[in-house]
Amino acid sequence: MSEAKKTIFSGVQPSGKLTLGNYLGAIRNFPILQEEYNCIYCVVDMHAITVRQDPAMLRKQTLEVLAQYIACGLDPEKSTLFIQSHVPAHAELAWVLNCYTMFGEASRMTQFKDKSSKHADNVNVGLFDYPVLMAADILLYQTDMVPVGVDQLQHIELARNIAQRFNGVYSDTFVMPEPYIPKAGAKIMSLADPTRKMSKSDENQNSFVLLMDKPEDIMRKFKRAVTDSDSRIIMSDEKPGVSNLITIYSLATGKSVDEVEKEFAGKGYGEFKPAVGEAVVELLRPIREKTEDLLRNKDYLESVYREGAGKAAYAARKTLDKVYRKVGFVKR
Ligand code: ATP
Ligand code: LTN
Repeated sequence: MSEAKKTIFSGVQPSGKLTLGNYLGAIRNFPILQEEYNCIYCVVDMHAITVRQDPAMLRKQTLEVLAQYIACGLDPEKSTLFIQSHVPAHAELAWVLNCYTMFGEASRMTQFKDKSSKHADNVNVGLFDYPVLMAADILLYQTDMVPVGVDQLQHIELARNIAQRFNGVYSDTFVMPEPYIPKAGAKIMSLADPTRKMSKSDENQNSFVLLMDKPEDIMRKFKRAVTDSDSRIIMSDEKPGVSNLITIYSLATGKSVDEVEKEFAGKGYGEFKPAVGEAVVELLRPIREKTEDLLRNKDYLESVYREGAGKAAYAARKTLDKVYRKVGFVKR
């Protein structure tokens, strides 16, 4: 990993199947960055167990996310791709950072509040500590930029606060990470309720499109997408459903919002919704096919995550050693 290039880090949880929201908000940007930066992309399986997971499914989904990283354009020769639990430094740094994170600031995290109300029977300490582990992920690699959807902004701010506090006590140790949030697509909304984020853990299967969905399912979900009674196809705060579809269509086709509005001026949902569906089918087709190919080649995936973990562990160790020295641990 070159010293001169800036470092990018991001992670995706293998907590389910990836959605169009995950792709348009985050993963779509990963390959664009790999040409210019030192990029590290992780499958954050340790984050995923903050919510109860079926072990066999978790193993399967972890490989699936890795395969989808590659299918979406990440090149293991250019980017470091690995699985979080393979690099113990994440858990080790998270412990230290726990001691520099205030209970009050962790309590303010909205994702914790949302997830603890959703999983009221399992409000475990890991769920509360989730953002500290995420701060460790980011700070371990002296990350300059973190590409994520807008829902993760609060967690990145927490990571910055923790870094600043630690740097203040012990002199500069961590680089201050900046969020990298796309102008369009940072928050793709549910197709069933456009006031809510599209989320892979939504119970309503029609609310999200999965990267692995079959074309006929994608078409059905878009045809059913909730819009409103005024049938104009324009971007407007009063029309969250249509605005969401315009954003998706614009990103899938590369057309600007203006162009989309012109294309569908005077036309109704009957024409617009299937057009969005078809554009998404074409956007996702190569990703689905490549993912299926990769999943048939487990040896290759294993070689990618093994090599990735080796590279990541080397970089992570450097930061962890520095941190251990600064806090006063005896050198081993
Ligand atoms: P869950 O739905 O179970 O809460 P998630 O999909 O929000 O999970 P991750 O899989 O870890 O959580 O998210 C991976 C990346 O996708 C993050 O950068 C996140 O900000 C982004 N992301 C998730 N949902 C959306 C969305 N609806 N629109 C845009 N970006 C999203
Ligand atoms: N919290 C993120 C996933 C995540 C992440 C990270 C993202 C874990 N560690 C480090 C960026 C950088 C999520 O739920 N979307």
